[in-house]
Amino acid sequence: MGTALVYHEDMTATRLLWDDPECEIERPERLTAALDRLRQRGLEQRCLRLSAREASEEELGLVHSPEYVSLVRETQVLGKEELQALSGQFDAIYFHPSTFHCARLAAGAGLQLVDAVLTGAVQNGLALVRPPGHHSQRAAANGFCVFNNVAIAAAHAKQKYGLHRILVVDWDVHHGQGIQYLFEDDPSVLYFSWHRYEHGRFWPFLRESDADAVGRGQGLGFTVNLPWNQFDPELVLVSAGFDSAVGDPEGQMQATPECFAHLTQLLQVLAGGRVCAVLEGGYHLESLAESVCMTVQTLLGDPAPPLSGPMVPCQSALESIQSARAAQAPHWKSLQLQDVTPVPLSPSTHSPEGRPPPLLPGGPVCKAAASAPSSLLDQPRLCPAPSVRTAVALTAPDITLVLPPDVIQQEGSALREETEAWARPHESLAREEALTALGKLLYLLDGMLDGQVNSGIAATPASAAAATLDVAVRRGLSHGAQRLLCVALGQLDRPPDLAHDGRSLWLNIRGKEAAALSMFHVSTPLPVMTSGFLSCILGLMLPLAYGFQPDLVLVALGPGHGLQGPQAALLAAVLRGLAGGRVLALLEEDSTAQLAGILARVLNGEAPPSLGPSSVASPEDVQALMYLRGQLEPQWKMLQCHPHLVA
Ligand code: Q9C
Ligand code: ZN
Repeated sequence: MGTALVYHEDMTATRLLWDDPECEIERPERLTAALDRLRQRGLEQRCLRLSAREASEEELGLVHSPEYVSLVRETQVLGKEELQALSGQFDAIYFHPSTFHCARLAAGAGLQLVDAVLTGAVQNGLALVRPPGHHSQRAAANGFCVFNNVAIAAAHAKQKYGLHRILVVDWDVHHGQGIQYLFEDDPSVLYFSWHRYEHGRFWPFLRESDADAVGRGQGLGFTVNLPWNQFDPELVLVSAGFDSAVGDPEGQMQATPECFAHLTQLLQVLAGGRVCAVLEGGYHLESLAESVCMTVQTLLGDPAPPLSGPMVPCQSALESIQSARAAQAPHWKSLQLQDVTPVPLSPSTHSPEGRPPPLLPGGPVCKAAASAPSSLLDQPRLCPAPSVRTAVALTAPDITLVLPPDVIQQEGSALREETEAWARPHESLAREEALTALGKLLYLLDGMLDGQVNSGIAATPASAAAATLDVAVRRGLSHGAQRLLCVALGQLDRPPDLAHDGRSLWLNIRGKEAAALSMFHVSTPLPVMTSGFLSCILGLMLPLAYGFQPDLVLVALGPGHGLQGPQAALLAAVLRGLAGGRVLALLEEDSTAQLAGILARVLNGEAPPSLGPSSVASPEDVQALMYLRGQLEPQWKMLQCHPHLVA
């Protein structure tokens, strides 16, 4: 359905006219660097280009006071000295004679993006804008932000389209206190921000940026942090700041460009894929350009490049997550059921006398960040894209699939002798239909292992499902996969003689009991309800899978898998985040054409349909999940959500 890119060259006009080391990083080249790189990569050309329009004063009035809008309007005719004097009345702000025009274009770009997505003209998009917006408040400019672009977009989506549930995800390194203030008593806008905080020592130095800010009044529980399985948004707005990216002078954090591909991809499973990203911060031009490319590439449906790194959450991250979960638990049933030890939020994390001293430059955090950027940014990240993104190798010729034109229906098959050799140990593969299906699967798998095909779907007769999967696992491991993740749904047993050598991770979501037979062989009951399924996928499968870092994923829907189309689609959509999207799905031949079609489209980059609002997981589901997480946590660090208590 397409990705919009909203931009206007005029937004490069505003710039700092005097000396101010704090503000000089917010400069016009931020936009041109990002746009040039999108062009170079051929990504801009794949988007629907929209020329930004100015927001009207009425639209600005959705979140700003008329007096404040007038104040900004009047800066157009001020001289340099007057501009500088006025700027000094706000924290980290500069005005320029073009500020009013640029800031109206920035807000207008967000509105256009929301209109394009909500009218169905496109699936998603990015607005490349200056000045940024998320620090701006009802009657105040702040932190380079003049009008609150994302807040105006959210208010507009409510007003014009009658939306009731809008999720705003703010991945800028700074807390978007402006958005928090504007919606803190509004339960229809859920504001989720992660940001550098340093116990209050990081700009904007606010007590209310901490995890225990949870909203107020009707909006209790709709500020800050939550798991994304209950709110079921109709639209996702992203305050897309890239100042948490590696190399950024403001954030001094370490997020690689690939991180933004994964964040984007995770958000795309919400709201039927309606994701509107609006640029906020990001001041290292190289890092910004790469991160913007990763975001747009992912919005366009390309699979996310694999993440690298140790995949061990650090203690301070766990502490923050724990605090946020504890603070949110009273407001979210899905958090209460899980075994979160409520830790009182101790005031000791804040210094008692108001604003704590700023971090010393060159402290441990800064040193780590300063040494890494070049190496993390210089990694080659242009692996050749497979010529085919998704191939479908089905056996039943009579089923008609509705597929996008770029999904290939595979005709080829592996050589007969070779297929027979692989089939020989398995009685269930002796039948002609099973052999035919196996030949097609092997051909598809080889295409994936050779790098010609990225993802695929193959079918097998139900009676041969387990044997076919067994062959696929062995073939994958012997023909180039270093680490293979196999997610088997329904009655499919792990091949008994498969080595426990860390090269394969077997996760069986089926009907029996919860058991971790080894760190690489995990079995869990088929969750009773959709919410249990979500918890299982997000709370168990995904942490194991990200920790394992496979280079090939097999997902098999075997006998009795019981998945509905939307559940299967969600499974495929999140698994696509692994192994650079190298995912092979194995279906039973008599699966519906609808299931095959939906899986093919999701593997090809389409957003999965929304699962709809889900209730709380059943006690049995929660118990099975908690048991397994407890068993596996010592080996799989990505499962941790509590910091370790130091004795
Ligand atoms: N040296 C945005 O990223 N400067 N605004 C902090 C610490 C202000 C950031 C000073 C940073 C404003 C949109
Ligand atoms: Zn920022």
